[in-house]
Amino acid sequence: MAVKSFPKIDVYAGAPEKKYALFMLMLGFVALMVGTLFGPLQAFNYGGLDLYPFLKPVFQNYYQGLTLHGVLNAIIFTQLFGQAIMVYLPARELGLKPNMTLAWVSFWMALIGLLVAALPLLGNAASVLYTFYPPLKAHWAFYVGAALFVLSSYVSIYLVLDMWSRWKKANPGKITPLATYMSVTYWLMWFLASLGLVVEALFLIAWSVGLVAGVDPLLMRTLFWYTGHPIVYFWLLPAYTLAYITLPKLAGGKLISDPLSRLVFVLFLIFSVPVGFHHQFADPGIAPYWKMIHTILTMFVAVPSLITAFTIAASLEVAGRANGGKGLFGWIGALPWNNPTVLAFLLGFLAFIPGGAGGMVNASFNLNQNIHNTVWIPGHFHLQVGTLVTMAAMGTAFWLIPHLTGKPLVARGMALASQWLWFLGMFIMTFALHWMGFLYAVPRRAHISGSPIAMEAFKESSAWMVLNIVAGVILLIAAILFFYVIYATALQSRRDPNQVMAEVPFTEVISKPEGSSLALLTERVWFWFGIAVVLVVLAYGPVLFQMFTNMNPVPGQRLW
Ligand code: HEM
Ligand SMILES: [Cu+2]
Repeated sequence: MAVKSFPKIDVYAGAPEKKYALFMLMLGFVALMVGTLFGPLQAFNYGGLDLYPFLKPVFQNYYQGLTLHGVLNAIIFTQLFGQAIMVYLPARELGLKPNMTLAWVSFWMALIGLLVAALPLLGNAASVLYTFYPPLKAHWAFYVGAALFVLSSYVSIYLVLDMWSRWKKANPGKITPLATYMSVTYWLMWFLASLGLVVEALFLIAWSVGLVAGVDPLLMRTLFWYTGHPIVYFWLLPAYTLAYITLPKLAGGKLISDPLSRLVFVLFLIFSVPVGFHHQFADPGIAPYWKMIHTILTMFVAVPSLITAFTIAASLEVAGRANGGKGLFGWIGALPWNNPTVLAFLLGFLAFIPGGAGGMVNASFNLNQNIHNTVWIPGHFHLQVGTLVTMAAMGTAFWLIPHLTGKPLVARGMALASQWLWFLGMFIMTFALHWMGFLYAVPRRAHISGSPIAMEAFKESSAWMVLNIVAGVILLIAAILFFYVIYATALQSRRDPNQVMAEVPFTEVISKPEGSSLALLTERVWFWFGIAVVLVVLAYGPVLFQMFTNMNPVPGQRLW
């Protein structure tokens, strides 16, 4: 490819939102890279191998590494990916520019917030894990930086609502295009869901700077989980959006139903938020019937994921048959497994199935007692956020970085290998963690490899422990391959004019929204948002009222 002869292409001319999306995306991947590097150390920990002594004096202890891992991967990377994808896709779909000044404001807020929170993290002054439960108390800069980072997402909410209302004015009576519909409901869900974190941050900031002497741990935990459960849908929905609107096309097929896809997003808007007590089954101070109500509502949120499984599988079947696949399962083999993006999604969804089944155990009042605070829990969520969400992002990067920069993907074979290895490593690790948690009650968030007594206690699980070491090595190799591919792609000097012009691979649909009464019903977004608010008030109002009027503030502690 003699593309060096076209050095003067301005890829961002006429599409400044490309640069914004690229910066958000790359910042997210830098966070993921730093956060992920601690992952193998944690896997080795559960294999009885302690490498933390070798990290001194840079990193002080296991809990500092675990905090960096959780915060960078689960809070920073996921939000930045959402801010890149769920602003860029509607902009391209509607052919509108987001307000670019505000788009850059959101980028700088995120970056500055990230840096302000990173300083105490790196200085071991905020090793409070990504749940930052009081009475553990971090340096104030951690809370302030995290708050600024989260608030940058409010700018993204505005960017999308603004584009949507401009489009609506120009197209009265028309049904919102699908990717935009998904973005609008996603951001509204996040607005409602993030309020818990915002209120909690006000308390924590006041506490950390000494304005108040204490905070109530139960109230803080409740506010945390008010956001903490829906945040998993905040992570998941960009992956679903990409699976609906790009995967069928990339696989060579079509999306089977547009209206059904809208239904999924409206159900997430309604049912995501009022479910947080399923993380607090073991917390005292919340009456069991409230926990029961949240359990039932939790089961409702499984519905949109089941519809997604059906819709995506059916769309992939259309693709496989269009590619010549025959028979009951022949279409699976006919999918383009050699396309790194398609591969990443296929493997991610495969891992998602046992992940979802395990989630039903977590959400069951009584079964939960058996796995509470054991390594079953990280075993479970690495099948979802560590696998599907992360692999959707990695897979998307393989077309999106070339699309945004005009630079062709390098080392395609390595890209494919990275996804197979990531899948294999996660599968082995999560399998081991599930069994260690379920059968031997090995606790999560425990530096067991640094404690001979703990290692003695868990000796019977040594066969499973070995698997963690194997998985840690595989995942480390996968991560190195993946990050090599994306940085080598983004930093090379070659540009390909065809890539510069390439469009977002928006899929065609078989069952269209025009004339569908379901599509018309879901189009009343503000009505559904109102229903979501009412449900939240009913499910949380009385309990929060009681907690706010009976606070038991405690002073902070620093255990590390
Ligand atoms: C190389 C890949 C990875 C490996 C080997 C790995 C391994 C682990 C292990 C063993 C734990 C449990 C630690 C403990 O409870 O003491 C853990 C925790 C965690 N991981 Fe990963 N992980 C990886 C990637 C990811 C990714 C991509 C994400 C999210 C995008 C993620 C999110 C989390 C979160 C949120 C926790 C919980 C932290 C806490 O309990 O405070 N991990 N990881
Ligand atoms: Cu949950």
